[in-house]
Amino acid sequence: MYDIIGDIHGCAAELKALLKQLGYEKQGSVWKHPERKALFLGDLINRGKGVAKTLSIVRNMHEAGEAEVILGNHEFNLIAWNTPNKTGGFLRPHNKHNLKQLRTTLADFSGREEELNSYINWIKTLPLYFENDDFRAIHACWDFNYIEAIRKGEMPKNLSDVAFLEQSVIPFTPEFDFIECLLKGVEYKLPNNQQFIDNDGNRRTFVRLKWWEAAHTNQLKKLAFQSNMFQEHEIIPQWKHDQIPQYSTSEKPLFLGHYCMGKQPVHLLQSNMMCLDYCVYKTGRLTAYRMNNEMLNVNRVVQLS
Ligand SMILES: [Mn+2]
Repeated sequence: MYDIIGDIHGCAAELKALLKQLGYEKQGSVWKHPERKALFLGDLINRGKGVAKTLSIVRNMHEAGEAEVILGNHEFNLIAWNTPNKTGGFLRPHNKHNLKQLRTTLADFSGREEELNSYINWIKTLPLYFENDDFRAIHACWDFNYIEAIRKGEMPKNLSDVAFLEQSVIPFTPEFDFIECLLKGVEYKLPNNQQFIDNDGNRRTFVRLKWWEAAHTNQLKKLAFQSNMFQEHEIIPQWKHDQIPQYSTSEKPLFLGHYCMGKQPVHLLQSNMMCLDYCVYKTGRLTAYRMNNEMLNVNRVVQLS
């Protein structure tokens, strides 16, 4: 059985504290549990100052067979930052905005670039999603069509292919849309060139949607994370609503990271869906779910406070 652990974002001290609380012990260089394995939901890097330590703990567990790991959007961004393009630059431009996101990761590996490259090569082998008989996990959005495309080999299962990466950074190619959906979730471009400033101080023209709510509503106030930007009469266009993936309550439980639930009480998104990202960098609330074979229950959440 798995302990599913949300976004760590370089908060290595919190990761160690959580593993201890879950009954894992460090044996040699590997954290182990006598009966359980860990599953990490991606976004291991950036924000916190303990990125190298976090990567070391997680990779050691992964290579020893004590953990599974799926990719987050921050790992995708790191790979694109590190991959040369054909015009002498990089797939993710080395501009101020992109540098700011990677700042603590690059600082932590300053003078140890070889070690960072070795982690990047490892990250490129990690899968985009996890599924077993009991549950599923993805960083931001489970889209059955895209998962089927991965299973059929029409889309890649990891980020090791350079030709795929080159396409994936070109807006609105199938490869770009695929990565956006699975690792960043569903967004909605504001009409009339409206903009807003997000929690990280970035100017945005897209709002993040609670894609799982689309089964119940087309109101932007209920769908958007930035609900205060919208009035009740404002609805999402039908063509956009039709594109939002559906995840029925009769499906296996699904775990997400990514959505930074902040100080909200621990809760389910729907009866078979839970987000395990409670913004550890800002709140200290690193979050795990101790999976068993029963219905999801918030009592099985273990959270640092
Ligand atoms: Mn994320």
